[in-house]
Amino acid sequence: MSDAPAPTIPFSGLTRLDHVGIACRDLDASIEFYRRTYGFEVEHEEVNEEQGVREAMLRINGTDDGGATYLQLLEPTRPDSPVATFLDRNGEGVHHLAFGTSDVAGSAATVGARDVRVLDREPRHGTLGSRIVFLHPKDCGGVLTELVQSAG
Ligand code: MC0
Repeated sequence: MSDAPAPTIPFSGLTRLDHVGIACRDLDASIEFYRRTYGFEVEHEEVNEEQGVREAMLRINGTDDGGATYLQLLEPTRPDSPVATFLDRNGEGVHHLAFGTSDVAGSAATVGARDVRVLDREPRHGTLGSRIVFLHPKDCGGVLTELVQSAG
Protein backbone atom coordinates (compact mmCIF):
# COMPACT_ATOMS: atom_id res chain seq x y z
CA MET A 1 0.00 0.00 0.00
CA SER A 2 1.31 3.48 -0.86
CA ASP A 3 2.27 5.89 1.95
CA ALA A 4 1.24 8.80 -0.28
CA PRO A 5 -1.56 10.85 1.27
CA ALA A 6 -4.97 10.48 -0.36
CA PRO A 7 -5.75 13.42 -2.64
CA THR A 8 -7.97 16.02 -1.05
CA ILE A 9 -11.28 16.38 -2.86
CA PRO A 10 -12.79 19.82 -2.29
CA PHE A 11 -16.15 19.76 -0.52
CA SER A 12 -18.93 20.37 -3.02
CA GLY A 13 -21.12 22.07 -0.40
CA LEU A 14 -24.07 19.76 -1.12
CA THR A 15 -25.75 18.93 2.20
CA ARG A 16 -29.15 17.38 1.49
CA LEU A 17 -31.34 15.68 -1.05
CA ASP A 18 -33.59 18.68 -1.73
CA HIS A 19 -36.06 17.04 -4.06
CA VAL A 20 -36.80 14.34 -6.59
CA GLY A 21 -38.45 15.77 -9.71
CA ILE A 22 -41.13 13.57 -11.29
CA ALA A 23 -42.51 14.21 -14.77
CA CYS A 24 -46.27 13.75 -15.09
CA ARG A 25 -48.90 14.51 -17.71
CA ASP A 26 -51.65 15.58 -15.31
CA LEU A 27 -50.47 17.45 -12.21
CA ASP A 28 -53.78 17.25 -10.37
CA ALA A 29 -54.05 13.49 -10.92
CA SER A 30 -50.46 13.01 -9.75
CA ILE A 31 -51.07 15.12 -6.63
CA GLU A 32 -54.11 12.98 -5.89
CA PHE A 33 -52.07 9.77 -6.29
CA TYR A 34 -49.50 10.91 -3.71
CA ARG A 35 -52.20 12.13 -1.33
CA ARG A 36 -54.32 8.98 -1.60
CA THR A 37 -51.43 6.50 -1.57
CA TYR A 38 -49.01 8.02 0.94
CA GLY A 39 -50.87 10.87 2.60
CA PHE A 40 -48.43 13.51 1.28
CA GLU A 41 -49.83 17.04 1.01
CA VAL A 42 -48.94 19.90 -1.32
CA GLU A 43 -46.97 22.66 0.41
CA HIS A 44 -46.60 24.88 -2.64
CA GLU A 45 -47.67 25.16 -6.29
CA GLU A 46 -46.40 27.50 -8.99
CA VAL A 47 -45.92 27.95 -12.72
CA ASN A 48 -42.34 28.50 -13.93
CA GLU A 49 -42.65 29.87 -17.47
CA GLU A 50 -38.88 29.92 -18.05
CA GLN A 51 -38.68 26.16 -17.40
CA GLY A 52 -42.06 25.45 -19.00
CA VAL A 53 -43.57 23.66 -16.00
CA ARG A 54 -46.51 23.74 -13.62
CA GLU A 55 -45.26 22.18 -10.43
CA ALA A 56 -46.21 21.10 -6.93
CA MET A 57 -43.88 20.61 -3.95
CA LEU A 58 -44.80 17.88 -1.45
CA ARG A 59 -42.71 18.14 1.72
CA ILE A 60 -41.48 14.77 2.97
CA ASN A 61 -39.07 15.54 5.85
CA GLY A 62 -36.73 18.11 7.38
CA THR A 63 -32.97 17.72 6.97
CA ASP A 64 -30.13 18.31 9.43
CA ASP A 65 -28.86 21.36 7.51
CA GLY A 66 -32.14 23.14 8.34
CA GLY A 67 -33.66 22.48 4.92
CA ALA A 68 -36.17 19.89 3.76
CA THR A 69 -36.70 17.15 1.22
CA TYR A 70 -39.59 17.27 -1.24
CA LEU A 71 -41.18 15.42 -4.09
CA GLN A 72 -41.56 17.85 -7.00
CA LEU A 73 -44.32 16.98 -9.47
CA LEU A 74 -43.79 18.54 -12.91
CA GLU A 75 -46.38 18.97 -15.69
CA PRO A 76 -45.23 20.65 -18.92
CA THR A 77 -46.85 23.92 -19.97
CA ARG A 78 -45.63 23.80 -23.57
CA PRO A 79 -44.65 21.03 -26.03
CA ASP A 80 -41.04 22.20 -26.56
CA SER A 81 -40.14 22.24 -22.84
CA PRO A 82 -37.61 19.82 -21.29
CA VAL A 83 -40.31 17.97 -19.35
CA ALA A 84 -42.53 17.60 -22.44
CA THR A 85 -39.56 16.19 -24.40
CA PHE A 86 -38.80 13.80 -21.55
CA LEU A 87 -42.42 12.59 -21.42
CA ASP A 88 -42.46 12.00 -25.19
CA ARG A 89 -39.30 9.88 -24.95
CA ASN A 90 -39.77 8.06 -21.65
CA GLY A 91 -43.30 8.50 -20.37
CA GLU A 92 -44.00 9.50 -16.79
CA GLY A 93 -41.32 8.90 -14.15
CA VAL A 94 -38.30 10.29 -12.32
CA HIS A 95 -36.96 13.29 -14.25
CA HIS A 96 -34.14 14.60 -12.01
CA LEU A 97 -32.52 14.71 -8.58
CA ALA A 98 -31.75 17.96 -6.80
CA PHE A 99 -29.08 18.45 -4.12
CA GLY A 100 -29.29 21.39 -1.73
CA THR A 101 -26.48 23.84 -1.01
CA SER A 102 -26.11 27.20 0.74
CA ASP A 103 -23.99 28.49 -2.21
CA VAL A 104 -25.26 27.30 -5.59
CA ALA A 105 -22.69 29.23 -7.64
CA GLY A 106 -19.81 27.91 -5.51
CA SER A 107 -21.08 24.32 -5.61
CA ALA A 108 -21.58 24.53 -9.39
CA ALA A 109 -18.04 25.82 -9.85
CA THR A 110 -16.61 23.04 -7.68
CA VAL A 111 -18.53 20.30 -9.47
CA GLY A 112 -17.91 21.90 -12.88
CA ALA A 113 -14.16 21.65 -12.28
CA ARG A 114 -14.59 17.83 -12.21
CA ASP A 115 -15.47 17.32 -15.88
CA VAL A 116 -19.21 17.75 -15.33
CA ARG A 117 -20.99 20.13 -17.70
CA VAL A 118 -22.93 22.83 -15.88
CA LEU A 119 -25.89 23.68 -18.13
CA ASP A 120 -26.57 27.18 -16.72
CA ARG A 121 -23.92 29.92 -16.82
CA GLU A 122 -25.80 31.80 -14.12
CA PRO A 123 -28.23 30.38 -11.54
CA ARG A 124 -31.86 30.52 -12.70
CA HIS A 125 -35.12 31.03 -10.85
CA GLY A 126 -36.38 27.83 -9.20
CA THR A 127 -39.34 26.87 -7.08
CA LEU A 128 -40.10 28.64 -3.78
CA GLY A 129 -37.77 31.51 -4.73
CA SER A 130 -34.74 29.22 -4.97
CA ARG A 131 -31.73 29.60 -7.30
CA ILE A 132 -30.88 26.58 -9.42
CA VAL A 133 -28.41 25.17 -11.93
CA PHE A 134 -28.58 21.89 -13.85
CA LEU A 135 -25.76 19.41 -14.59
CA HIS A 136 -25.73 17.38 -17.80
CA PRO A 137 -27.17 13.88 -17.28
CA LYS A 138 -24.54 12.31 -19.55
CA ASP A 139 -21.83 13.48 -17.10
CA CYS A 140 -23.79 12.27 -14.04
CA GLY A 141 -24.33 8.59 -14.75
CA GLY A 142 -27.50 9.22 -16.75
CA VAL A 143 -29.15 11.27 -13.99
CA LEU A 144 -30.19 14.87 -14.72
CA THR A 145 -28.94 16.62 -11.58
CA GLU A 146 -29.93 20.00 -10.17
CA LEU A 147 -28.18 22.08 -7.51
CA VAL A 148 -30.52 24.28 -5.50
CA GLN A 149 -30.05 27.12 -3.03
CA SER A 150 -33.18 27.82 -1.04
CA ALA A 151 -34.48 31.37 -0.67
CA GLY A 152 -33.59 33.22 2.52
C1 MC0 B 1 -32.57 14.16 -21.51
N1 MC0 B 1 -31.76 13.12 -21.26
C2 MC0 B 1 -31.93 12.71 -19.99
C3 MC0 B 1 -32.90 13.58 -19.46
N2 MC0 B 1 -33.28 14.47 -20.42
N3 MC0 B 1 -31.34 11.75 -19.27
C4 MC0 B 1 -31.75 11.61 -18.00
N4 MC0 B 1 -32.70 12.40 -17.41
C5 MC0 B 1 -33.29 13.38 -18.10
N5 MC0 B 1 -34.20 14.15 -17.52
C6 MC0 B 1 -30.85 12.46 -22.19
C7 MC0 B 1 -31.46 12.20 -23.55
O1 MC0 B 1 -32.23 11.02 -23.52
C8 MC0 B 1 -30.24 12.09 -24.41
O2 MC0 B 1 -29.71 10.80 -24.30
C9 MC0 B 1 -29.27 13.07 -23.75
O3 MC0 B 1 -29.78 13.33 -22.45
C10 MC0 B 1 -29.12 14.42 -24.44
O4 MC0 B 1 -30.30 14.72 -25.02
P1 MC0 B 1 -30.37 15.91 -26.08
O5 MC0 B 1 -31.37 15.50 -27.10
O6 MC0 B 1 -29.03 16.32 -26.53
O7 MC0 B 1 -30.85 17.08 -25.26
P2 MC0 B 1 -32.29 17.44 -24.81
O8 MC0 B 1 -32.82 18.43 -25.79
O9 MC0 B 1 -33.10 16.24 -24.52
O10 MC0 B 1 -32.00 18.18 -23.45
C11 MC0 B 1 -31.56 17.48 -22.35
C12 MC0 B 1 -31.14 18.50 -21.26
C13 MC0 B 1 -32.31 19.49 -21.08
C14 MC0 B 1 -30.84 17.73 -19.98
C15 MC0 B 1 -29.89 19.23 -21.72
O11 MC0 B 1 -33.51 18.79 -20.78
C16 MC0 B 1 -32.04 20.53 -20.00
O12 MC0 B 1 -31.36 21.53 -20.23
N6 MC0 B 1 -32.63 20.31 -18.79
C17 MC0 B 1 -32.47 21.26 -17.68
C18 MC0 B 1 -33.74 22.07 -17.46
C19 MC0 B 1 -34.93 21.22 -17.07
O13 MC0 B 1 -34.91 20.01 -17.19
N7 MC0 B 1 -36.03 21.90 -16.64
C20 MC0 B 1 -37.27 21.23 -16.22
C21 MC0 B 1 -37.34 21.11 -14.74
P3 MC0 B 1 -29.28 9.93 -25.58
O14 MC0 B 1 -28.71 8.66 -25.01
O15 MC0 B 1 -30.53 9.75 -26.37
O16 MC0 B 1 -28.25 10.78 -26.28
S1 MC0 B 1 -37.47 22.70 -14.00
C22 MC0 B 1 -37.27 22.51 -12.35
O17 MC0 B 1 -37.10 21.41 -11.90
C23 MC0 B 1 -37.30 23.78 -11.51
C24 MC0 B 1 -38.57 24.51 -11.74
C25 MC0 B 1 -37.03 23.58 -10.03
O18 MC0 B 1 -36.55 22.50 -9.61
O19 MC0 B 1 -37.26 24.53 -9.26
